[in-house]
Amino acid sequence: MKRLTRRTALAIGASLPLVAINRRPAHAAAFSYKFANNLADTHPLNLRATVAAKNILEATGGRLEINIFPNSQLGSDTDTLSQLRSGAVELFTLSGLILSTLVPVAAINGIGFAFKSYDQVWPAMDGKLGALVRGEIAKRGLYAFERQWDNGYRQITSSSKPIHTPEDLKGFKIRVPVSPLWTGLFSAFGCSPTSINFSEVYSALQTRIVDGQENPLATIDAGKLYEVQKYLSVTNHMWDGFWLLANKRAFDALSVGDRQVVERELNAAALLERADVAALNAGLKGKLTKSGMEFIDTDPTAFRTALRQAGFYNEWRGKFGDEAWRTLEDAVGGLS
Ligand code: X2X
Repeated sequence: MKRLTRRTALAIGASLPLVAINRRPAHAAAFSYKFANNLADTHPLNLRATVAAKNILEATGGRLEINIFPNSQLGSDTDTLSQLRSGAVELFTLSGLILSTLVPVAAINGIGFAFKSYDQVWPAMDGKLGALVRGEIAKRGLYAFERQWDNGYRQITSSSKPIHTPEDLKGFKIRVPVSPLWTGLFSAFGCSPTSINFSEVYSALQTRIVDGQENPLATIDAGKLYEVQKYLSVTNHMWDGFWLLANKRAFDALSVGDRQVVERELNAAALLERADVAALNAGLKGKLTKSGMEFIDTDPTAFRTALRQAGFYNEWRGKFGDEAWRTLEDAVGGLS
């Protein structure tokens, strides 16, 4: 009976004209864009982007389909930036600090201890500082959406020893993302920083290529780094966010109306994601402690003084130039 059915099916299939089989279904989207990122699918960035993609599909009458590829599925951040520029990937969230390998001023929010709190972060990034960075991104043929997505305040984790003071960082083998500012910051603390893309961080920690890393609580949790790290020092040494970037040709290929839908939905999703991350960061201490991590409070003044004494602020003021530095100081107060 089964055999007969299969035969019958084959016979019907063989009789169908090839064009009928290959033709795109009537509902196929005119544009199908890939949205890549390095975070786990459980992170609010992916949860909110998924909802936004669904809204965009509906609001464009099915013309634009956005498929999300979390977890560096399409490649490391460094690879994906190349793919975004070539058009192989259309949308990508990337830390400004990593983007700085292409757009140097995009690293400016990563200056150690610059932002005292979120009350300084969002007015700056949604205001003049963000506009300055977006302008430079545009010069490189990429489009940066207006609203940045939150990664968060970064904290140091370690498998080998607890970090209490800046002295504990001397000679510490720490992973940093691929960015001159990150290497510079941890070199100023006297660490031996190794640049590793996030896609390789879990295994680098597991195999002890490095002893530690630094990331916001939500990213540590979503990436399950508590499985391979013991100590978590609350340093808040840097605030980090993701620019949502589009390949400019792909973005411009959409109609003006569809572009407006995309901007509206993704900028709104970014605001919701910011609130999710803030809530998570406030509540994750309990969960991470239960997962076996030991939290350590630190004195930010000691860490900041170590950076100043190493000449970190003077060096980076020179690199960013007066205009950018003044824009940062206007938002956060005097640095150095
Ligand atoms: O690579 C990291 O550590 C991460 C996930 O925080 C960034 O994207 C900068």
